[in-house]
Amino acid sequence: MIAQPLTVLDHHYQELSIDGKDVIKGLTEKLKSLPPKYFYDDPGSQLFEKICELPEYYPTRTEAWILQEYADEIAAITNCCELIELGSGSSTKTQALLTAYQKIANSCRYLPVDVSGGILKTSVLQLQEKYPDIAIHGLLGTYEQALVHLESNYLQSRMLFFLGSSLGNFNQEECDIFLNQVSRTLQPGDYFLLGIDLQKPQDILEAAYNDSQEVTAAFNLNMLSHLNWRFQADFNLDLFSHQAIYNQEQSQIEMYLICQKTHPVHLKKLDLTVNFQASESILTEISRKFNLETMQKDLESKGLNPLKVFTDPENLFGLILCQLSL
Ligand code: AVJ
Repeated sequence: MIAQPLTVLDHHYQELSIDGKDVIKGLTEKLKSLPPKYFYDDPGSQLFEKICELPEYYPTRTEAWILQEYADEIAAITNCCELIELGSGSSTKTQALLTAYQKIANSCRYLPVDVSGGILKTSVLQLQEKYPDIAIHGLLGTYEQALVHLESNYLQSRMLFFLGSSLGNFNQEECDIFLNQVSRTLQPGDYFLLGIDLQKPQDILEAAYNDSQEVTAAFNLNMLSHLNWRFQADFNLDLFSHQAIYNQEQSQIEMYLICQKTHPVHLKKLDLTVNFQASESILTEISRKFNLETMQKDLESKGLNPLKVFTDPENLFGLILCQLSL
């Protein structure tokens, strides 16, 4: 996909855009799937914020704890640099890092990247007020678009960070492509901070994706309303239901929307009609659960050398700070 020309919306905010080729591809395959980035329209990002506060959903609060605990140490290792966050959302957890960098430097930049314009704009405005010494510029777009854009706009040494185990949405092949792209966006000596959810018993994992308040179900179904407005589609949300299961062999949560009744769906803007069978499923997300040692080897093979690993006392979640080979 070719990145569209950038539109500067205002001083803090640049827009990159989305097309629907990936939707056509996913819905015309034998086993239907949709890319997880379509979870995050504005209502979807609000639902995700609610997920992050659920008692069953341990990743966010655990990672926030690790960041809080080690932000000063991370800032001391990397020193002042341009901070780029892929999939920043509300940037809530990031504030631990921003606070640490504001203490050590006076000319930092923070570039949050997200596909959800509403949440990005709100958080950029709030953060700019809270961190007057850090120049904040939001980039609205996908990871790929942002990385391509950033490759050609190199200003100063960087730390790119990818938190919340968003990497878990990629299968191994996509993961390799992504990490190679990350390496290309960095210069030797630059840093990469990766947050990953770790392997653990099935009951804990399944509870985290089947919460009792059914926020995750609403989040999953919201993808269809997103497609309805973005591509003038006519998905009926009452005809689909949420399912999340842990696939032990693949060490991944798989989230599906299960169709309840045979019917066609039209996506007008994509000039596409899709037939759904009763009990047919759409895979909307994989969320891989990682092993810290394996991940460190993977990163190292991409020239991203692990410097330090941070975890919580229960080993639920891990952060790996890497440096691109000199
Ligand atoms: C943002 C991809 C890390 O996989 O846990 C949360 C998304 N999906 N509940 C995850 C999600 C359902 C989340 N990531």
